[in-house]
Amino acid sequence: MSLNNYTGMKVVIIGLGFTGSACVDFFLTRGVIPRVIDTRINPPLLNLLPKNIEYCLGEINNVWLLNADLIIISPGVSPLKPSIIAAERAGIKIISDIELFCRETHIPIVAITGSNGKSTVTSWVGKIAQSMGWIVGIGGNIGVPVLGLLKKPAQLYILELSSFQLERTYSLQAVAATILNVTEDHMDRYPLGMQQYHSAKLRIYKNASLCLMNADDEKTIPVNHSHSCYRSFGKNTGDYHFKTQNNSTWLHALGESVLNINEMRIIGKHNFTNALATLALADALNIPRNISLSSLTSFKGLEHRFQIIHQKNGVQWINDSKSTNVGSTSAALNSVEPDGNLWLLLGGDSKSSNLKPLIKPLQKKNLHLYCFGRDRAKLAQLRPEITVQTETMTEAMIEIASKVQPGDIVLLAPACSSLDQFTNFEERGALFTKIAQEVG
Ligand code: UMA
Ligand code: ADP
Repeated sequence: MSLNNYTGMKVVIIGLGFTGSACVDFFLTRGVIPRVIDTRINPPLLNLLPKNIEYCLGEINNVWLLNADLIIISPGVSPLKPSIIAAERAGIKIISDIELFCRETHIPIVAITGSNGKSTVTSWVGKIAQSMGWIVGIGGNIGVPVLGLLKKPAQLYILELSSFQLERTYSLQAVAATILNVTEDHMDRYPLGMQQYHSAKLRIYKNASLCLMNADDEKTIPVNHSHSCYRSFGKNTGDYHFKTQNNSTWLHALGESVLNINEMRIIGKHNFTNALATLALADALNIPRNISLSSLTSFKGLEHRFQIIHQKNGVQWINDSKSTNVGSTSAALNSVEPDGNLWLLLGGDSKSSNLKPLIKPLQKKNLHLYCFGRDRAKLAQLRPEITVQTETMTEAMIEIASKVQPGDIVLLAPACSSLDQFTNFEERGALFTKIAQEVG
């Protein structure tokens, strides 16, 4: 049942990707026929658009915007376009699909953001909640538009939210909200830099019943909000942290050592930190520990996120194609200690990021760097003396395959978006896997 009445409103949806398409569907089921704008000439979901919907492609129709009562903006569209600013100045409400969703539901929401680890933690908490037998709607930036979740019954929503989605969300009242970490990303969308990106992330805590922050990252601390409950996770401090006991590392939760990390199937140091956050969120939902710990142990992680996809002749090939920023590539480098050489593939679109924070992690011994794609020259400057530049990832891999020795690791952790040469990070990771299996 809709809690809001949009009848008679002139609604304009900007963007005809997954979000825009789900918004069209949402309004049609509520008897409102929206108009759609996409700056692309041929947006991907155009063929799914019902015939009675008016659309404008290739440019923003200013007249439509200025005549609208409500504008829904897709996350991939910058609200800083002059025509969108003009509409806002004219007093027209501009909101996200997440805002529409929050207005429609009273079902508890767990909200997860951060520069890295969102999808992993969202899925992990989802698995734990499902193992309680609950009907759980998992969506958001993870690839499932939230409005589609309203069509199915749910007892709990677990939402991965990007900074773009949070920018235009006002009614979120999460039962638990977390910012996992904040490192530089999406600077091509934030002309005012980190502070603007950081502010968008902080919006997740507004009206949350419990705020979960990262004790090692001050940018995850809530500001200017009063909350009933705070919890934190961190390497050595926080309500959830690591503790060394009998020569092994344990997850230590609220004063108790609960799980030896050697019992977990996931790999990568950053994923043990994700486990702390996941457990904290499961605790916030009052899920019994034995249920949470069982899922913490069995979860193997998500595809394209720091996964060993091929091992032959003593050489490991690791696909971390989802590593699209400086923070995730640093985390990957922090988690590999080869006996022999490390062959690192960096490349793609760096999204105007400052890459300098990578210089230190790139000082590893026995490192060979291969840079490909649009920003290869910029990436190569990080350590020019050990870098080979190639046009494509494939060329780099073929050359690396001819040089590897037992004990070596080949790591794709590109620090860049894939969109200059691939449809998405999945396509890049799938190609890496295929070639590794062919030439490795
Ligand atoms: N675009 C235009 N003109 C338009 C509309 C879109 O050029 O008028 C471009 C955008 O710049 C972008 C692409 O089209 O490059 C897709 O944009 P979109 O807003 O239509 O995207 P959707 O298909 O609706 O997918 C979005 C999220 N995409 C983005 O935020 C760019 C998806 O996250 C999300 O899964 C989906 O909604 C459902 O909620 C993807 C993503 O890359 C995985 N997110 C970024 C990230 O994780 O780094 C934030
Ligand atoms: P997101 O949804 O935020 O992009 P993912 O779980 O998909 O997060 O992981 C994206 C990238 O970040 C992968 O390369 C993954 O290995 C890395 N990563 C995951 N968790 C963390 C973390 N806590 N800190 C740094 N990097 C991480």
